[in-house]
Amino acid sequence: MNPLKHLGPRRASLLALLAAAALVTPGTATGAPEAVKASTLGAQAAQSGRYFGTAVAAGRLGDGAYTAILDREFNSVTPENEMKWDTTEPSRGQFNFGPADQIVNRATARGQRVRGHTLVWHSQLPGWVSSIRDADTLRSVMNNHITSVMNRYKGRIHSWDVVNEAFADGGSGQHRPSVFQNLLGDGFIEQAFRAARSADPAPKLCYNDYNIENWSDAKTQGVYRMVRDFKARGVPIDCVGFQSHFGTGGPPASFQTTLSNFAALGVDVQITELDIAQASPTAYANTVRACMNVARCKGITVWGIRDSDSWRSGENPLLFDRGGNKKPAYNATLSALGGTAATQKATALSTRSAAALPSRFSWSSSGPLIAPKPDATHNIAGIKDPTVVHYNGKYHVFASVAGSSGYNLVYLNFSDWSQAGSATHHYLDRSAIGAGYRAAPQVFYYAPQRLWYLVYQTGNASYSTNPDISNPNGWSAPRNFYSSMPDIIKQNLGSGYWVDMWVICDSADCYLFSSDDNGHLYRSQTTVGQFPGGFTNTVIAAQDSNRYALFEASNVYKVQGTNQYLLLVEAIGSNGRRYFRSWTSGSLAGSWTPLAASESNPFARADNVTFPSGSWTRDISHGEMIRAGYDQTLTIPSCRLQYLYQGMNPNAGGDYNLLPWRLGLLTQTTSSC
Ligand code: 9MR
Repeated sequence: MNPLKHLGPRRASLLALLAAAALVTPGTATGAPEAVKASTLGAQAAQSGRYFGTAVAAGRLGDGAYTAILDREFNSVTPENEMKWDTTEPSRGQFNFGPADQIVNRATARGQRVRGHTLVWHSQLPGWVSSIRDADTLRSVMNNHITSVMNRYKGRIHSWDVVNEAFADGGSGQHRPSVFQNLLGDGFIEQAFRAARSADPAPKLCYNDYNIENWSDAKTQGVYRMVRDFKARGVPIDCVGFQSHFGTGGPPASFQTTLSNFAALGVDVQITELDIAQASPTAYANTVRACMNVARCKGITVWGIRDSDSWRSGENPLLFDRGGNKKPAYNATLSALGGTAATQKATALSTRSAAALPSRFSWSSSGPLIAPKPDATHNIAGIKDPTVVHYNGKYHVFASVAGSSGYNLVYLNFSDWSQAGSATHHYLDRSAIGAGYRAAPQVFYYAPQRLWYLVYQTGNASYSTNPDISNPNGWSAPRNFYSSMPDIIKQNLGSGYWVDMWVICDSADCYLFSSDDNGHLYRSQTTVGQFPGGFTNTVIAAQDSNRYALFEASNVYKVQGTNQYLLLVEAIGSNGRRYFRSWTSGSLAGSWTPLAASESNPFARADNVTFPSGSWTRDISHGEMIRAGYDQTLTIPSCRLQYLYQGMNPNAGGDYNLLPWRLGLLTQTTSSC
């Protein structure tokens, strides 16, 4: 965030660095960056907005071969047994979340999404529940179980299997007997879904079952009638999980028909526990294709990683053999998703690149994707300083909006970059964040408190919190991280401004970085337990005697799968244009070693960026990386980086607050993943 906003009508000498000319009508938003074929299941599935997941067993998380595949291939996980009733509530009111926490915390920190499995099931049910003999007791026990488990994982589960396997096998098409069915009758499923919706309105609520993949089966028809009835009566159901435990032949011929018939009822469909006896590549490809051909088929989960991890390991039903090698079924699955198997050489390269970032970068840029949307009460010239997370299938973008009346914040979300230009802009001065000077936001999910944080500058370093990132009205009123500006900043600020606050945490501590437009990067520290309080020990983390070489908009990230942190700082180049320099460090409190840190070898500067048609900007200014996850660790991928930035018409000039900043997306082109 440039300090010139403080100057009001005065002209700053810095403006001389910016080419001055009349304001020019901005270009219109253009399309998304081109998709490339990915070489892992999760990355390829993500290109069509789907997830590719696996069941995970907490007991295997210490196995490095297992976690290496898990983190490379999958972007969704389902706890295989750890969220089941016998584990989570082994005796009445005594909850045990340890094993599930292990899986959920690990996945969340790595940007993997989580399916919740399962809340109400006749199996793996502790004896104290199955021996209940009284309907009222069972009803309150069931509601309490649903509410407690869902509350625990609020904000972290994309889909919950609310009820599992309630229908009988064979030709009846009716519910199976169980303590729930026997005491509460047919209505128990509806009661469970209603309790789940009131516990947490955010996750998708699924009914999950096996042997419902063949359209004409009585069991399939029974479930179909239930979903149709629920939709007709407004019972909250969002999805149906098809477990898909197949025999050697794979899915029935009607599988795609089944998926699309259910989808036509207005629910998503998901393949939730896929495994196929002997793992024929054709059978896997047919299963994946059925999902890819149905728009509402949102994702596929395989029920384990290696054959040795499977509940049916004698049938070798999975995508990786006992040694962790990819089986033919893996390649068939990846290509059915639209990806391409990496060659030996490419795999070797990408393994190398995961170890460290390259020391040279080049990028291709989109056109301007996001432009201001002024309304009757918001006269906005520029949209700037974006922060972004991908969460629950959507990009959530917060940015500064600037105009003649000063600075405030805006929020928008969209599922695909091609939709970014048409997203609704929600002005956050209408929330408790309030009107007045608020700028340069940074958003993340603080997992220890299960809360979203928006950090921004108000003169102090401020923050608001929100339990639901998608609710623009849910933000709390601003609070300050510091009682006043730390002395070391006062002493070094000179003619600069205290700007661009940035929070990042490792497993023990949180750090708050900030800039001063005067050649200093500051760092304060607190513990994960004390956050957001306790920021002290403010030090100069980096400095440059040329203030423009270490100007503002610093970003710090953890590089996924490495022990490396990446620092980006915006500089003003010798041509007066904005660009980014980069450094790395082995720890957040460590010293920073130059990576691509010069004008001739920049991290991102107009001359290492190719633009779609003509350069809509010569400035690569304040922005943020697209992260691998969304929590306080700010983890980014190690390759195929993407950076959302502010740029503007090179011919624009005049009052800094009225400059026509727009948002565009850089995609790394020299990347081997
Ligand atoms: O894979 C799970 C296995 O480790 C357990 O022993 C078993 C116990 O019932 O449950 C397995 O997972 C089941 C899933 O939760 C529901 N659908 C059928 C799965 C395979 O049995």
